[in-house]
Amino acid sequence: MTSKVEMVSVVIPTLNEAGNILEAVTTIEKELAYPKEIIVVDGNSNDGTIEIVKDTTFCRLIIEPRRGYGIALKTGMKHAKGNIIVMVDGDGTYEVRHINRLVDRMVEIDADMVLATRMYDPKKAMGIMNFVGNKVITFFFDFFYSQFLSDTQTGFRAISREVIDKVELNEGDMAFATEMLVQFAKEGYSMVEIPTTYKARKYGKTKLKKFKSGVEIFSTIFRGLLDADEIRKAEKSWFKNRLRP
Ligand SMILES: Nc1nc2c(ncn2[C@@H]2O[C@H](COP(=O)(O)OP(=O)(O)OP(=O)(O)O)[C@@H](O)[C@H]2O)c(=O)[nH]1
Ligand SMILES: [Mg+2]
Repeated sequence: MTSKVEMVSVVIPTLNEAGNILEAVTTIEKELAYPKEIIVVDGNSNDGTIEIVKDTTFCRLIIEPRRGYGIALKTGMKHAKGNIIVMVDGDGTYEVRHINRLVDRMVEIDADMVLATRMYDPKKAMGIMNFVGNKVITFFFDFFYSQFLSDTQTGFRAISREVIDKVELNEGDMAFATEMLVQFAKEGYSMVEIPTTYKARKYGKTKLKKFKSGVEIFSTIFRGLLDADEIRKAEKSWFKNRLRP
C-alpha cells in the first residue's frame, strides 16, 4: 500500500516526559533519512516538557488538554501531513534509532503497518507484569483475528496514512493501539513486525493503569468479534431456520 515515501510524520504523545523527550526527538531528527515532520502532542505537562519541545527548532508542538494516549495520537495524526505516520512514545523506552527500519520495511513489502516488536529483545528489559499481560493479550488477538504478531502493545509503528484514514478508531486511551490492530485485521490490511530492543523507563512515571487498560483492551478485542453485520446475518438465518415448516 505504501510504495513511495513522500513524507514521514512522526507523532509522539507526551505527558510529563521532560527527562526523556529531548533525546527521543534529537535522535529521530538526526537518524530519520526521509523527508519528515516531528509532531509532539503534549497533554499539558507541568514538568518542563513543553518548554523543551518549544526550544527545539524542528518539532511541531500541539497541546491536547484532553487526557488519554489514544486521544493524543488521534489529534497528532489529524495534524500529520505525511503519507506515512510513525507513532512512538516520548518516554525513552523505545529504540528510536531503528525508525528507518520501520519505514524501509513498509516500502520494501508494500505493507499497511509495520510494528517494532520488543519480544526478541536479548536483554529482556520489559517488566514481568507488562510482558505477561502483553503475551496474553497477543495470544487472544492472534487467535481470534488469525494474525501472527508477537507484541500487540508496541507503541512504535509505521502506518499508511491512506489506510488509517479508512478505519474507525474510538478508543481514547491505551486500548487505542489494540483497536487499530483489530480494525486492520478485520479489513484485511497487512501488518508485519520487525525486531527492536526495549529500555526500561529512566525518568518519570508510567501512565499505564494496568487493570483499567487490561479491561479496555480485552473488551476491544471481544467487541471487534461482534461485527454487527455478521450478527444480523446470523439472526436472519436463525429465524429462517426456526420458521421452516
Ligand atoms: N498527550 C498525552 N500523552 C500521554 C498521555 N498518557 C500517556 N501519554 C504518553 O504516551 C506514551 C505512553 O505512555 P506510558 O506511560 O509510557 O505507558 P507505557 O508505555 O504503557 O508504560 P511504561 O512501561 O512506563 O513505558 C508516553 O510518551 C506518555 O508520556 C495523555 O493522557 N496525554
Ligand atoms: Mg512507555
